Amino acid sequence: MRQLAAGRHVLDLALPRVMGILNVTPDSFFDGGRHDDPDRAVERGRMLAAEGADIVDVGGESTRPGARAVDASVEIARVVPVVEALAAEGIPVSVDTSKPEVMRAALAAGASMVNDVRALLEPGAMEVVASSGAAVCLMHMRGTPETMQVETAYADVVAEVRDFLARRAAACERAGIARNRIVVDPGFGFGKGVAENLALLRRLRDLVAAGYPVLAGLSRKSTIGAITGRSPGDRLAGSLAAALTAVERGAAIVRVHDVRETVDALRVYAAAAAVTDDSPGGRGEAHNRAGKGGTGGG
Ligand code: PT1
Repeated sequence: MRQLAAGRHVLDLALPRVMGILNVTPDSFFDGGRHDDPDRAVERGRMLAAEGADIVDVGGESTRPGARAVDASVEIARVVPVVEALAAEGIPVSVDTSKPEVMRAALAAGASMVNDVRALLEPGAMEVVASSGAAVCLMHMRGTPETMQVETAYADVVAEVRDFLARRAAACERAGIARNRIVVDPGFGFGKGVAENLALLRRLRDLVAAGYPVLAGLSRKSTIGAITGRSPGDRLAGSLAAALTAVERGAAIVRVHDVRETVDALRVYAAAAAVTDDSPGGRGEAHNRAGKGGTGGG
């Protein structure tokens, strides 16, 4: 049975898992500014967990196209109190950062996973993760958030992303990060246009075939907007379709804003598949363990 070792937590990947997005920034593209007060952010994180998020992804720096970088001290001040409070309640927490100082502070505060859009390429980042027991999500990005959408042509985007992720995963294993701690992510929207994002989604199986669990983050992104003609606040239905498509093509984890709706969609999808909510490790069991929710109306 496939499992992800993430600090003191183990994520069973027999069923697709949901990562809930918690932005603690004044400028994120969808919910920016709504949770930049630590108490409200913690409240929102609790809500995501209660709705069925298997892990809550706390980010203190926006990486959407055009976003500007912030100092490590600012990022630490934003994320650490939130990570600390949620982790203390037993909620699995990941920290969305590329900075080793922020990783170190968040791991000390109880984070179980590092979600890095730069795939541990910043000097020192690999060592920080290696010396912890945390899981890591290695994401593909071309360029930096400020400039990545200027030029989005590739000879073969799927091959380039697959080869990059394989190289980074191998580097992690050489550095002492066990295979069962590694997740890979094609980085939808990071230096890719609509055609490239769709090629990656269509051929997600090619990435899954490398053997690492794949995380897919399409929630409310501009590609959904390009297809549906809708603004970020109106992209829920499109995002659910994208999440289900990713899972159907083998994604192990989906990173979403709308946890409750995504969990429902995955329940309906799973009900028709071999593994159900009430199977060992099923979503109903996870809810019971957390003492929240129920087994639902299965
Ligand atoms: C992601 C991701 C992330 N996305 C992981 N971490 C964001 N592992 C932040 C748009 O086109 O997919 N995987 N952390 C948010 N980034 C974007 C990118 C937001 C593009 C919006 C767009 O609208």
